[in-house]
Amino acid sequence: MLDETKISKAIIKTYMDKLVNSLNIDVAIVGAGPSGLTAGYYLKKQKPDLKIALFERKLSIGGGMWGGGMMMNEIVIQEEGRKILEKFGVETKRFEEGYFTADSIESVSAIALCTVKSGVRIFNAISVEDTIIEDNIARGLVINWTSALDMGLHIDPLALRAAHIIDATGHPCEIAHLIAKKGKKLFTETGGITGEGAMYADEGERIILKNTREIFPNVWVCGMAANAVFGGSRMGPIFGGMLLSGKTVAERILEKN
Ligand code: 48F
Repeated sequence: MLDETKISKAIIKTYMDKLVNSLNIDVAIVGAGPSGLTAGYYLKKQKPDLKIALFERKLSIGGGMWGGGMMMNEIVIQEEGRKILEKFGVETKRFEEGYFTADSIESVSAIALCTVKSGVRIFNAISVEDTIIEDNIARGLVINWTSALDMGLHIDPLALRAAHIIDATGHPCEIAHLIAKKGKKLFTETGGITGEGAMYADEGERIILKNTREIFPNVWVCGMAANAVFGGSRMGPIFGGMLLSGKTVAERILEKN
């Protein structure tokens, strides 16, 4: 006879263990789009003992990748990004010289599975609403249930400490904005956020790796957030830059450690 209370207890205890074990970590990633997932995967692949948690506001992970272009669920990828996608086990098809396509559902599913299996703990339906900053150095994140925030409930958040934070929140570059809102200067020419440029796929994909870097002590940007902070162009449904940026931020964090 199944006992409903045992089912509840199993979920509550297992989840709470996972959360408590994520209160002091090496890397906290914000945003489970393609760049954030890829960053987590490569960090764990290079250094399996790292403690990494990824927080995603929505119930679903995958960010802007599910919808391909205008909800046509295919993505386009270039040669370099394709190599990463194939490492995740995704089948790609050559469309024309330099252009490959992949099923966006297969892509998100494969990237997410590899990332979870690598040992990155993903917490969905949790929003990052602030950072911990001590003496001008970021030390962690402030989190809350997305549903509580959506309902406008006056509920205090919880906090966790992380040696590194990755802003992988895509176009809104939310962590960069949170830091700037607190009057902190970012490592940009203006000390603030430039905002993303109009669509120019070639430029956006070229500049993104340069923009993938530390923007405040212990805070890194990758993916579309990197271009949004530094004024890089948007590029639409071509995803090589997102995967390469995720891989690059992992490498840069490991180089600094
Ligand atoms: O937007 P998203 O997919 O970011 P990305 O990895 O990839 C960008 C592409 O999808 C596409 C593009 C290039 O082809 O232009 O847009 O850079 O994923 C960002 C994720 O972050 C979550 C958000 O729900 C999304 O799933 N997110 C944003 N702000 C927060 C957050 C927050 N404050 N807390 C938690 N999650």
